[in-house]
Amino acid sequence: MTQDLLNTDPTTAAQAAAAELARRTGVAHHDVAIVLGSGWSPAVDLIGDQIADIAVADLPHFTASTVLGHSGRVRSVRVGDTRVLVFIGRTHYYEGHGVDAVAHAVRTAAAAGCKVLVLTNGCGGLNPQWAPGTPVLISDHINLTGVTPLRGATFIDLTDVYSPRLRTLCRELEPDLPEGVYAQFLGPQYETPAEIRMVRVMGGDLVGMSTVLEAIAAREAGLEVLGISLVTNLAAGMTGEPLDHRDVLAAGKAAAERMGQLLARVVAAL
Ligand code: 8IG
Repeated sequence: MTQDLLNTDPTTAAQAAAAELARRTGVAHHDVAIVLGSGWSPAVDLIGDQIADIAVADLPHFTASTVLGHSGRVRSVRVGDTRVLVFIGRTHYYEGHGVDAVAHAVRTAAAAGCKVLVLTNGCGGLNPQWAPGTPVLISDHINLTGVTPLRGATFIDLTDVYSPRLRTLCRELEPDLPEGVYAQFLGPQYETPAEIRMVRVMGGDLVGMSTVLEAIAAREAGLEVLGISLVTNLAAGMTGEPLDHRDVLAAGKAAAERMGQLLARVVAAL
């Protein structure tokens, strides 16, 4: 269903999805959106009180994800007076549906009224001190995809793409939360050890296959962005062991409670 985005203005598509979301959830406007990435989905039940739970495939212009650990559902959750939209799973660029499909959830969140977006992901870590299950605040990013969700001469400032205000707020809640620069590769293959050495030279600390394109689209849409990575594995070549997606899911499951509580406290503190 996403191929139709090629012929649709992305904002119009997002408005259609937001209208259907409001109809199906019974919630006219949301305040905050959270995208749960690889390994994060078990955290969903800890974020707040569930109001509605729907399949994203029931909303206009969404594609159901084919990735294990990405359920393709969206929940409306209440945390105090704050209305939170939680996307469980995301569309990745490597799925081949194009950049607008990747950015559609973020644009839908903006059209639904959200002002703050929390992007989470599972990723590889380059810092040997970050054991699997370590959450890391994203301080900045490197776009290695060679593409952008922006069209034409849309010059979006990315000086503070990951909001300093929200990062400070997170560190007030969890003073030991480390920060790192996230590099998005195209995927779906993991990196070679040589590519990880390249990222190290470039100043990257985290490697993954998401988040960057969504963060750019979010800044275009005027959202304030917080990024939190869950390091689920050391980056390629660092342990002598091959990388396995099942380990990613296991690391997520083990860290789920801590991640869910962190997200709930962040939302409550906004
Ligand atoms: I989870 O080591 C997860 N996602 N590119 N590299 C990349 N993506 C990832 C990795 C990783 N771990």
